Amino acid sequence: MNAVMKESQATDASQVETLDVLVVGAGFSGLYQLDRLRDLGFSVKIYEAAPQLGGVWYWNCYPGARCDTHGPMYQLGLKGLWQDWEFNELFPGWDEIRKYFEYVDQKLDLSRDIRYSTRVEGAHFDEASHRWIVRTDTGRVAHARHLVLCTGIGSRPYQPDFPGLSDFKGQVYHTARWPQGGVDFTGKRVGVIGTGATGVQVIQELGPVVDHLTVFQRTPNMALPMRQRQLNHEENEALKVGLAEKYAKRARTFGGYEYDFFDYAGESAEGLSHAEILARYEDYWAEGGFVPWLGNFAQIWTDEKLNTVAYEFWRDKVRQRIKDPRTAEKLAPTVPPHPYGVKRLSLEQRYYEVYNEPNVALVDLLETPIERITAEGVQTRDGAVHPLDALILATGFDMVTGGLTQMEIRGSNGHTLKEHWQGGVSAYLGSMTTGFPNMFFVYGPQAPAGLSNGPSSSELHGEEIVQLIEFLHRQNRTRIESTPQADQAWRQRIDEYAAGTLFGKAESWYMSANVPGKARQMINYPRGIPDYLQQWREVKARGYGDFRLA
Ligand code: N01
Repeated sequence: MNAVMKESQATDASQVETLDVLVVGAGFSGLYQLDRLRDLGFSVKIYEAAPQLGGVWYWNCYPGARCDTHGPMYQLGLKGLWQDWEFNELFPGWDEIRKYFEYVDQKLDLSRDIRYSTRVEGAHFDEASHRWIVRTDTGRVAHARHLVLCTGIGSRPYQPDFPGLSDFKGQVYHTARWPQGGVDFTGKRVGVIGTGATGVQVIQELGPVVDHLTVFQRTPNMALPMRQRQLNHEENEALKVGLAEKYAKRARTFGGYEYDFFDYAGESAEGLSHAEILARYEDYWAEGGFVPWLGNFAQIWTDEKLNTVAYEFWRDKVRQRIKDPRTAEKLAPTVPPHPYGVKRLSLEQRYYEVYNEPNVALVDLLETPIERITAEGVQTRDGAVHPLDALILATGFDMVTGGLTQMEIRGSNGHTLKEHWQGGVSAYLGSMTTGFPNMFFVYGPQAPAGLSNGPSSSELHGEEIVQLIEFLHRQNRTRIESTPQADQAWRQRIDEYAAGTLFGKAESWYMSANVPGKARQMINYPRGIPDYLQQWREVKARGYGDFRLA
């Protein structure tokens, strides 16, 4: 810590700024914090590593990258911004979402308080002043009363340690660090490792473009039909009817969407016959998007029998679209590889048809795992070398915590956040952790984050942080901290709930199981946004007394 102190003291004074709040990250969450806190009169800045707005949408500009939420609901509800904005597609792509961010910037005049191309490298808490001293890769330093971390859930790419990767003669790309100018794969032999939400999008986009595509699949994705469509002005206007109410409804639905689990409306699958359940599934399927998942029965997360019904419905729908029975068995196996919906589903437009094309091959890594990467391509355990000109790693992220722990943030006891969470995360209300006073997470660990619509959580969770900072200011409090008891109780609440579900039966990032060495635990708040906001209401009613205030 002393070294850090010296480093910050040695910095050129013109590079130091004193702030009420420093926000890290200029995605949905960061922008909401900036706008709200600035309106309340706080001095606020955002430090953003990218040269532009957009957070995850800046880095993830791989072919086919698009959001899995209807455009009208994939916006901030703030200040009626949605009234003057139109997307050209129901599920907008990364380039349109970037334009949306530019629009928000222009409307709210945000960029004047954002330091772009400024990566936060570390921070430490100064007990004398009750401030965070934050250092960056540009030499700029902030002394901030509050540090609000809006680094998103997918900001640190995860690249498995494939032996021989550096021997490969072709190009290697990670989807989350895609070249901004794009890549031309015409006439190339391309390999994609990973079939998560990202892999599915890349694969369906590149299949028709490349000379040959080899997909390396470990776990099949239970992808759902996106039901994408183009939107003209009239359709955009029609989608705006009732949108204000839908924004209000986000606080009352599990995932912050305009729809909810069927049984959250007081109904249950129990009174329905098998045929009635299937009829309902046909409706969900026709609607597409995440409706067959987060509009399903919540019971599918706890009731294995009902879950199997949902899986078999999905499997049978998908298999009709795949010509080769062997490939069909790999993409949609007879026996579920894990329960339906407890690992992130993807939305697809033509994913399964891609495998009917003669230039696309599927390699089942469960049958024959990757042995090593050679100069020519990917060698699997059966001895085969799959020749490639380019290799795309769609292997995901050190989800939720990676963006936080990659910064050297030292708390009041001198430990880094990474050390603090070595044995697993505990973060009270998904917002604070003991030993790190005046530091908040938005849309981060143990909050609804990954089980919710991003913009909804950014606002609803973000608003709780805004109100808390405002409260501290009004009360003249300069220090707030979570307690070990509150952190542990929050973790226990999540662990116990998750233990009663089927989430533990899948190796997924929801359970922090996608990165070797990470402590296995449910990393999102799995009880939905209304329950989450209720916890905040109760804490507020106690005058935020669960926190240690000074
Ligand atoms: O990452 P993932 P992602 N050898 O971790 C495979 C959000 N998102 O970037 O499943 C071989 O889900 C791994 O296999 P397995 C969304 O929240 C949103 O796709 O572990 N394969 C898996 O197939 C999403 O959930 C959007 O067996 C290996 C893949 O790589 C989250 O980001 C779009 C491997 C990783 O899948 C992450 O999605 C995209 C290895 N050693 C992403 N290691 C939209 O809104 C990993 N894999 C549209």
